[in-house]
Amino acid sequence: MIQSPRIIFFNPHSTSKGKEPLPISLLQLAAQVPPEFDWHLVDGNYSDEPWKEIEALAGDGSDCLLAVTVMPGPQLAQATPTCKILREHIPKLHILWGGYFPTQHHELILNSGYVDAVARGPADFSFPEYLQRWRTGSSEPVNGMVVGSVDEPLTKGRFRNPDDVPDLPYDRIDLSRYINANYLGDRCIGYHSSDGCPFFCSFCAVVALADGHWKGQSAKRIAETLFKLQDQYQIDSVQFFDNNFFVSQSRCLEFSERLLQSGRQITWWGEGRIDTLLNFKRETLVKMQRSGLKMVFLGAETSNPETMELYNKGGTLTPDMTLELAEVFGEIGIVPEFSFVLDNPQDGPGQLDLDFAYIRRIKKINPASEIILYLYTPVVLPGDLNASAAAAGFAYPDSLEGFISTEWQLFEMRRGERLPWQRDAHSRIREFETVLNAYFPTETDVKLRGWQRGLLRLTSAWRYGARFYRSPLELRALHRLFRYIRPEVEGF
Ligand code: B12
Ligand code: SF4
Repeated sequence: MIQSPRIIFFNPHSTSKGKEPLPISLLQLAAQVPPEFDWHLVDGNYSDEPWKEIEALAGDGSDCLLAVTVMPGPQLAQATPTCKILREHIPKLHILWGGYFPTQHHELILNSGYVDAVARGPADFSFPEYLQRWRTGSSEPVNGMVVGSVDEPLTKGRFRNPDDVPDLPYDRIDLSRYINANYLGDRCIGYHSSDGCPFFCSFCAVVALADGHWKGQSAKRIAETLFKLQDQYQIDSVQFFDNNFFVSQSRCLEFSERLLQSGRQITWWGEGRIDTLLNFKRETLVKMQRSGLKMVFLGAETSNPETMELYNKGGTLTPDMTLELAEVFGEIGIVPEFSFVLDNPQDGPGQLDLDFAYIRRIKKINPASEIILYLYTPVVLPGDLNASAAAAGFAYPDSLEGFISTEWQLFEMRRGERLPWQRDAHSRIREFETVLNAYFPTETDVKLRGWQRGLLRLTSAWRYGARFYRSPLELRALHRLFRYIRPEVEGF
């Protein structure tokens, strides 16, 4: 039995300076830690060598558990060597991983030899239970945890009703680090108001974690928490990091009405679905806009109705709806941020040209639309799409070291080249994106000055007009010179 157990929460590096988001995954767990456990947060976004900070806190490690959240990509790239060094230096430190990457790849994590246990799926119940197991030295299985050996029965954790989860422990951390100036406001904070997503899209990692579950905090709770954050920390804007904020129209309407009635200024952003928002009453959309909704991230995915079916968007989304929503949002004054999943293994050879032409149509209907281009990259899910990726020769690396190679990090950020079915898609997409981003520089880059935008537009006009995207070296040079941000990788 450990008398004074301690937890070190570790959020590996995830983004660039000035954009550090509140590490909500860990803070939600910290909010549910039993009172007898002490805890600290180490944020890799603020530390080049986080292992040193962890080592200083951990002592000989015998009463200490390191809880690491891991997304694929650069976050994994810091989590892996950090835990490896810590295992060598402090063998008694108990190391636990959770989040999206471990949910999909628990086996190779445990095989690495420097992670003791993996949380699969939501951990609101399993984490506190596991803490007690570790503290008491018991070997009782915990639902949603895989410990030591992958031979244990494979289970997944459950979500807790978000209204039963206590408020995040804002006052236990230096919150000023996580209030950033960006496109939404001068003092923007991240917030997570609902768990999961009710859909099963075939390219999306959320499915592996949520299994079709969605449950949201009440509009009252969200509004009241934000008002408190405004009174205490002067926030003026919020980024809802929910996978699907807009599932419930009544919740959105009530939240907007509460904001409007309060007379407060809080600008907001969220992620949603095109079909869902087209089904909202006009009155709801208008109220959301008036209450401060500035931009919505939306999965447009493709211009091809057959690909849409392959992506299993629930049978309720068509490419025509994207065009319709671009128009509706243009009229109401909400910016749509349309994300695409391009070049899957079943795409025909002319598909990219059709996608580019379709994106140009969106821009014609609503030039304020933001466009985010991702390459299809398999996630661990059964189905046709993964089967064709495997048939084309796709396989995951079999070790953590393989996953953190530069090539794999790019795949995981959905920007990799040389996926087995790729012909020249990667370079063509990057070229098109460069011209598009020069002719329509993203509004989310607040550092970009008016004259820089003007110069980008002027220089790219002939290419965009002539549909000539090949080798836009001059535009790449300007983007580099102006340090143009990439919202599709780092957020904004
Ligand atoms: C905020 C965010 C970011 C931030 C960084 C956040 C940070 N920690 O610093 C930014 C914007 C920088 C970012 C970047 C990227 N992200 Co991101 N991100 C998110 C987002 C929107 C919210 C995360 C969050 O706070 N969730 C709220 C918490 C409460 O939920 P949770 O994370 O699921 O946590 C629960 C469980 O997973 C578990 N858990 C989580 N961590 C741990 C740790 C332990 C020890 C335990 C026991 C349990 C546990 O318990 C929690 C409570 O139940 C998620 C989507 C989402 N809504 O979750 C995507 C998401 C995780 N990101 C994703 C991706 C792909 C990326 C990028 C690669 C970008 C890209 N090109 O797409 C980059 C690269 C990240 C990197 N540098 O490594 C994907 C992961 C997909 C996958 N294949 O697994 C997601 C799911 C988005 C998506 N729909 O595709 N991201
Ligand atoms: S609707 Fe969005 S979050 Fe939900 S499964 Fe589909 S792509 Fe993922």
